[in-house]
Amino acid sequence: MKRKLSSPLLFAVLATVTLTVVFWLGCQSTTRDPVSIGLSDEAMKIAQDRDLTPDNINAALSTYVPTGRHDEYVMFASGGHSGQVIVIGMPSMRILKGIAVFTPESWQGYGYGVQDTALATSDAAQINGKPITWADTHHPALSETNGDYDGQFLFINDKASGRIAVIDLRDFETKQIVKNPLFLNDHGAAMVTPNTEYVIEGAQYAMPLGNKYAPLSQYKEKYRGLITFWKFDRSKGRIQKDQSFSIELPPYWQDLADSGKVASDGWVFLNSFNTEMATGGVELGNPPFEAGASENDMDYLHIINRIKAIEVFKAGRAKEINGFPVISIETAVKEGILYMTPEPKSPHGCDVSPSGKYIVVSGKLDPHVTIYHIDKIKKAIADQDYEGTDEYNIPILRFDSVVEAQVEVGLGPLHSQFDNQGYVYTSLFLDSAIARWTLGPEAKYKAPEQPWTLVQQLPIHYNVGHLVTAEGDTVSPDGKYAVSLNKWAVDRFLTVGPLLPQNLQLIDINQAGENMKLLYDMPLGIGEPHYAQIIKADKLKAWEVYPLGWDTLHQKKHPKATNKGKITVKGNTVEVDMTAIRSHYEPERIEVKKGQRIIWRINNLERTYDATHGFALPAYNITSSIEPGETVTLDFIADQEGVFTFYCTEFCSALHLEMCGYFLVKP
Ligand code: CUK
Ligand code: CUA
Repeated sequence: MKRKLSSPLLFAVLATVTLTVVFWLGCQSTTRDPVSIGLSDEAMKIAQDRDLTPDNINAALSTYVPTGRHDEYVMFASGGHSGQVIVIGMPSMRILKGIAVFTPESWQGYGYGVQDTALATSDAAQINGKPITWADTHHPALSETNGDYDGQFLFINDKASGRIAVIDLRDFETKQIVKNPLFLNDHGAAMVTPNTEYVIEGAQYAMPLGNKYAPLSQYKEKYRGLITFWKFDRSKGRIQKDQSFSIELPPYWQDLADSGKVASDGWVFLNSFNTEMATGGVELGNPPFEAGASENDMDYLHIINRIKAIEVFKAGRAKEINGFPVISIETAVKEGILYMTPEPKSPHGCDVSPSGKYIVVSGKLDPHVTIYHIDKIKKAIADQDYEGTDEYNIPILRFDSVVEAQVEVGLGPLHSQFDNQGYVYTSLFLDSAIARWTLGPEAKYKAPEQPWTLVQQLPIHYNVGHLVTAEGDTVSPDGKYAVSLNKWAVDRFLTVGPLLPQNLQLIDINQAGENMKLLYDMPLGIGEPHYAQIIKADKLKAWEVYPLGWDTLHQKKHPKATNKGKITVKGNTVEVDMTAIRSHYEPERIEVKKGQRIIWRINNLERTYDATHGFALPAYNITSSIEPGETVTLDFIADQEGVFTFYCTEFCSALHLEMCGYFLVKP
């Protein structure tokens, strides 16, 4: 509800605000004359004209970033079925970039003829020989060193096709896409181990391993779940497929995963739903999946000993499916790699606390979050404190032995995040709220008799999926901000047709107690973010320009880079070495014969920050972005005769329109 301001109240607010701003500006600079800021009268009029409440004004001042100043945090949000990553500055909530990952993107020249891209070079851009030009990105994961974001790499999964991408944060470009050889979807991914030795990918909908066929009547025997450990080589900036492996899991639908850290380092937690092993068929009179997969009061949290799994893999004790090593359920049980424990009910989020001691699980159909303690898990394993085994002989740790606490937080809890005050934040899909509660003995503010307590429910708009806090997945979260990634926007923005944007709401979580505050609504109409991660901006050390003659895919000097334009004909191949510098290409005339192969390299010789050139070749469906220092390669057959004009697509100078040339293809 908006309160209209009475004039004295407005004056008081603005006076406070003015004094604060004047004081702050005074601290920043001695050259600014506070009187010349002229905030009071004018600002008061703006506030009145725009019908702003004191809370509105505070929120505006908390998020406004003046021109030329930079944001304090950077959020990497998955782009959902846009298949991309969206980079957002915080607290301004300004979009800084979309990173092309799985989907072609013309501005970045990604997927339109340039050879030096992950999309063009990866066999994972095809499935069964068919090009796949989209994805469903869910969970971005920043690389970590000792459990803290290090700002070097970003990983993200494709839920639709079971793929993982590697993005280098020196240039915010995708460098590698790998495809899971055993599975055609995933979900609990991408999650990294505390030193990014492995990128973890958990499965989602069970299927026969290796993309084989089996009827649903053989679900229990032939269908399986999976977890894959992709080995990451930081020095190469690549996943090493030949050092990666999977563990076969039961055909429960594995969901969110999280890597243990500090106290739980070496362990991986992965929850699941559909332990009922429902196979659907509403059209045959069976319960639909939504009912069949929700019958049990408890599903299973998978507890995986990563260290033992690596030992078994390295000892060559994994079998091969599709040429990829898989530790069988049987081996995993025998070697003490795989355990389970019950978790209520239809779990979704699975989040390890900064100390690594607590594993927080939310059941979509249970108003509580359930908190497990790693020491209790370890003890139950050591004591073989099992309540039995599941159908696949996997030991089930007794629920009461491993649970530390349950907190009633509200309806439809999904995901949890952490801050620096020992609060936990859980998204409530059904209540459309963010719950703030205390993390037992790690909470700074708590009633001693109630270490696990709900503190506040902040309404959001509407139906939050994930939420994210600043550095919230690390061993040392920053607190300060949370973002509620809401699935529904409904009436929050102007209606733009029936397909509405998502609503990302920035929340101030700096103050203790019942003091979370909504600061800003950001409509995002270019894909549906599921998860996001927020890093302190000063940890990112992105390049301003590339070293001259740079192969950006391999991050090294391009062997054919040149600063001299020339055309070389070798048999039926024409090699064009072109330079681009304000405001011309050299050469400007390229004459070839129809049917010739054209290998066309463009070298951007600029050393100036932001001096990007483009290259468009219509009718050949080619477009490229050539950033300062970059050398790109096009490789195509001149299969259309005629006169084609190529031109620069970035407005790079006053004579940008003259940056063009003729590509003449003789019959
Ligand atoms: S999931 Cu979408 S709201 Cu893929 Cu992490 Cu929970
Ligand atoms: Cu180069 Cu426009």
